[in-house]
Amino acid sequence: MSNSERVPVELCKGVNGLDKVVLREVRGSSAEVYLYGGHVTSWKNEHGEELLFVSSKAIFKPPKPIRGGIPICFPQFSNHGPLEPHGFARNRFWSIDTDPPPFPTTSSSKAFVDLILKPSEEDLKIWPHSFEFRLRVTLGPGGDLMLTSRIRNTSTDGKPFSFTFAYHTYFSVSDISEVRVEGLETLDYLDNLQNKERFTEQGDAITFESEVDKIYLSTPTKIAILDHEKKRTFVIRKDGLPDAVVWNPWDKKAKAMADFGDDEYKHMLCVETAAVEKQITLKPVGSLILRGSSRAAKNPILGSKSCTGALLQHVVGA
Ligand code: TA6
Repeated sequence: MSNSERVPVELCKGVNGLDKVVLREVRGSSAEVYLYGGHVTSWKNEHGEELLFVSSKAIFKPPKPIRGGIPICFPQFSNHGPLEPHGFARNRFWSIDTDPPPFPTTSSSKAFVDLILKPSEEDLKIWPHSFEFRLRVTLGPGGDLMLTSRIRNTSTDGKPFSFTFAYHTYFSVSDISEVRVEGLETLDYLDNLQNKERFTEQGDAITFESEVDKIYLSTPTKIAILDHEKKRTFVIRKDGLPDAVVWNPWDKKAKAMADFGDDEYKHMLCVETAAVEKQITLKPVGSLILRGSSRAAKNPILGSKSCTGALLQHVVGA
């Protein structure tokens, strides 16, 4: 496809006729975002190589969340609360935000889309809080993928609300047993396989030889996934998201998931930028900007003091 044909943003139909937005960057990288779930399902580098994992058995049909890509976990991470696992944002229809408030950072990229989610009457029955969740997905000039969330508490009852959150990213890897994760060494984590008991990680980079489901607490803002076989390193930068979750279901859990292939655990790894240990609290009229790669992080926080400095950002380069 020639550069002239590479329209930066295209709304089109995806699996099962679901609306999706295709983002294309001049040098060849691309990304796809479904309005169903505000869900990134593809991120390709300038060689057209897919960098995210989506299961061959993924179900693109409500109310089932799409298995793979980047599900948005909001307003609850996993079973850390009374709602359905990982909250409801990932199985709701988002809209294109035609009139987003000015974006706090400037990016030269034209390949971005703004989505918005507001609660339905049904949602207010299960989570009685009015909010506006704006998500901007940007494909940067170098092919970096940036997810920026801006959440406003629009309640008129003066009540704050609290939530937990994750960008539940499924990375595509060549062979899980050959992958290392750097940046989480010596940190404390909650082990989801041992009743969320708290442990301290050993000193070396993390490698994989069995099921892993750990919530690392107060991690550095930069984490790397090294895929030796593909000579590829994913660099994840985050701001305002203190925690990071590492998950691989391995063989048994893989077999137990209907929308996941039995052997697919060998080719995926979830490294999720998250706020789990401490809930984020937003007061009404306050808004939280969840964005900002390191350069953007210098921008002032608009919003309530209870979220001081909380830029929830997810930038990945490969
Ligand atoms: O983020 C890790 C985790 O919470 C695991 O415990 C596992 O359940 C995974 O998410 C997938 O959750 P899902 O609800 O998408 O099946």
